[in-house]
Amino acid sequence: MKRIEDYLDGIKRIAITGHVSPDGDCAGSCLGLWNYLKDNYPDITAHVYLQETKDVFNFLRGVDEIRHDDTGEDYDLMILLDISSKNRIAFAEKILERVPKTLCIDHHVTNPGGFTWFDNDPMASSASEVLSRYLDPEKISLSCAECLYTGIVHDTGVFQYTCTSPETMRTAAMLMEKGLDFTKIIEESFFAKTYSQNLAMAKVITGSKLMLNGMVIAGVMTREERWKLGMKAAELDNIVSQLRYTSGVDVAIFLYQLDGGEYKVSLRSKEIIDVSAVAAVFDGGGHVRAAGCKFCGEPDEIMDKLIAEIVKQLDGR
Ligand SMILES: [Mn+2]
Repeated sequence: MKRIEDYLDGIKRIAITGHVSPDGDCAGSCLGLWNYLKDNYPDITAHVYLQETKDVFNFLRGVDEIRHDDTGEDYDLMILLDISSKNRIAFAEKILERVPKTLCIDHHVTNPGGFTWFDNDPMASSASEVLSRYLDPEKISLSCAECLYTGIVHDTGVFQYTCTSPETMRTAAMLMEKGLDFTKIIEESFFAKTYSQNLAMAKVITGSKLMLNGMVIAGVMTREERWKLGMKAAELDNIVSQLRYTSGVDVAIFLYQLDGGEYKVSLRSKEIIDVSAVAAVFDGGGHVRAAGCKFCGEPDEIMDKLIAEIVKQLDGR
């Protein structure tokens, strides 16, 4: 059995990072590890490097100590969590070039590796679940448990997606034993939406279209529409899941325009289409049931390209 301490021999300074636009699993796994090291290894200095996290994660201990810029410091080891590839780690990439050793713990089927130590389990629900295997349950504090539990909740859609396994539930149970307020974590970090988010959801659903005889649902939001609601692009990331709930649909596509003009594409599927393969065609990545990529161009053209890939996959079955 692998334990995090097996990688800590002679290590004094650790940089922890995850992927760009950190989600619940990314923030949860990075801060979960940070809390674990802080609680149990007083001789080790660890810093988390991530882009800004959403306000709903402010209750996690250590959020206010996350570094949003490379301070130029050196580390003995870099631990990368929940990244699908090296080019998804944003500004921390420069730290990666400076460190002598790297440990990557992940669950992305598209991760090509290239680290000193690499543990990628695409069958696991979340990086938080894979990381939990490395930690001694006895040494997990309430703060650490809150982080890891949040990560699992977000990547499983509250224990609903097919990535949820008996091991996921056993891990969640172990974390629950620490006394965390799971009702509050799920309600406030996962389900709660701002009024603007609900208006955006209504707008996208009203304009959505069914394609391929109802097998695909697609929605679009331009940056002008988003600006009118006073919202950041990152606040729209829940919309694709709602589209996916549509009966009879296998694939949900949501295009939303970023401030720079390019479109972010979020893809979800229920059981037929491998959306990670669709995203990979356009240099994106992710999981079989949830993936994403970016595009420049008009929404209709982008949609045609995505639909063509879906049709190709259906023809190849
Ligand atoms: Mn994840």
